[in-house]
Amino acid sequence: MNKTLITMMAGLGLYASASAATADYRVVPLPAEINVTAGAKSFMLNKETQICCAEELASDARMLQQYLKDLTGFELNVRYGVSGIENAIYLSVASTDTLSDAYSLTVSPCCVDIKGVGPDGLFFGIQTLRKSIGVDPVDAKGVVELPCVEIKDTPRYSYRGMHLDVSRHFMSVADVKEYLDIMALHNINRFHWHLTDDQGWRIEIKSHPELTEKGSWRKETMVAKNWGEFDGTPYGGFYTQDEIRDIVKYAADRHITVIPEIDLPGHMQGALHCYPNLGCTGGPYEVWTQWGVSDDVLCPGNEEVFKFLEDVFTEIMQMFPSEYIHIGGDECPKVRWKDCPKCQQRIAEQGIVGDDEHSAEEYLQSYVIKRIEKYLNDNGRRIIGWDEILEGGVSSTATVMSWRGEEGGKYAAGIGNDVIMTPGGYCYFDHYQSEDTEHEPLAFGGYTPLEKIYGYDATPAELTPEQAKHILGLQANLWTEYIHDMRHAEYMVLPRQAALAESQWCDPSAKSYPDFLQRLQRLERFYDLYNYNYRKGFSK
Ligand code: TNX
Repeated sequence: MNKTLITMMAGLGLYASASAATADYRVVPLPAEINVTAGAKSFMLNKETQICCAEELASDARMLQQYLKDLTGFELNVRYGVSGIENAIYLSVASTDTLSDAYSLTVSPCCVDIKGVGPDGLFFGIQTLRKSIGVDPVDAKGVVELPCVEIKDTPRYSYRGMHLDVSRHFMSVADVKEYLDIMALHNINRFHWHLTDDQGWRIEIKSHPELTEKGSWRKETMVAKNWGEFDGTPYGGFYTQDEIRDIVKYAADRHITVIPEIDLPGHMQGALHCYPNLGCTGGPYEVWTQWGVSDDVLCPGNEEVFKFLEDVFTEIMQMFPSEYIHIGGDECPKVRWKDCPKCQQRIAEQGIVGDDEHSAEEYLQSYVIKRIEKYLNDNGRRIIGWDEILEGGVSSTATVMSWRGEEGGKYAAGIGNDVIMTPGGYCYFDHYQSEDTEHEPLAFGGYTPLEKIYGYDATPAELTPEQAKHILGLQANLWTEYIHDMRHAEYMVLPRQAALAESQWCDPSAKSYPDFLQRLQRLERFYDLYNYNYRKGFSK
């Protein structure tokens, strides 16, 4: 078919429905191995098709049932513990306690068989099936044709993350659930939830009710990028512990682990407003009404700060089952500590001395991080911190999130620490999507093209194979200084998450940007179906 004809057919809506009736397994992210069985009779999915699995996989079966209903309108029957029937989709796992994202998806004339090596793998097999089927796939006879195939798939990285800042702008429970749905569509399995910052504390802590009563409200917000100009409107919002648990469960149903971040010792003005005694000067402090990096941070010379943090993390651990807890560590100016007698006393008492590499105050930050890490480790958890936690020395058990380029990540992998790559130039989705910034919604600054995200390889070439094993994966971040609501957030992350997903899932040798742009077109039909707001104009 020539290009003009395809364009004409697409314009008339003919091309989409004609091609959509047959499943296409070349989805985003592209499965590692797809072997279509030539000549075999296809599997014909219709409204009589049944979903069969063991009862312990009920949640995954229900997810698949809902996905297929969205795509076809069919309400397929789910049956537990049956085998040997035809016209069925079988779901199974090799072992329920294996941590593996690998799966196989086999389509034969009688049935579809999705087998996860572990439960997570099964879920990603379900994602591949739904994306292969595509939007509006039912033909005039009421069937969806699935050519026989054998897919074997496993991701490149186990940590495939997406972050959301809800401090600068609050997103409702429904918004966060939509964000999780979008992540699931892209096989993203870690949700890094930035819950606290200078501009608002957003999570209920029962032992410290002021954090949300007072700390979740700022009296106004700076207007756009106009420093010194404020809107005069109080702004606030927070999640109750019940809402948090609801979201954690919603994420778990989508095989997403929620990693909460309580950012310390900087980015704490929300908390300092409620407890001014936790700062070096004693305040008063306001919940910040502007963006940037505040000099007012927690005072590590004060024992009460550690009591406060332990109280907070005790409740955080009760709400979040994740092994990893993110404790921030970024952008903590040391000016207050330099002038604070309590901080200087702590430095003396710990025998800390500055040297050519780091100031005494930088070593003091390292003391804070290590002390909180120990508390969390003693409770069976592990920490992630932004790459500043390397300054002044890092314990061997901390995982480093490399955001100021890749240098921190390379260094950390070199000394044997685990690393998550999220370098600003590739992974900051608060940057512009086009150079023509005037015609884009407001963004933080910078320009991060889709192709650059697509081309990113999170394992630096200079690492030895042993060091490379420490690169657990990569994540993109959405900071929300200039992003007021979920519509805007969606626009910033879509279709970028599709490019990110291939960088997270696929081997670099299997990636091709032109091919991706073609496959993206079918994925965009899902964005349309679910009414996600996305940046148009990339797909081919
Ligand atoms: C840096 S990345 C920050 C955030 C800002 C972001 C804006 C990081 C660890 N800290 O506090 O929101 O830049 O892009």
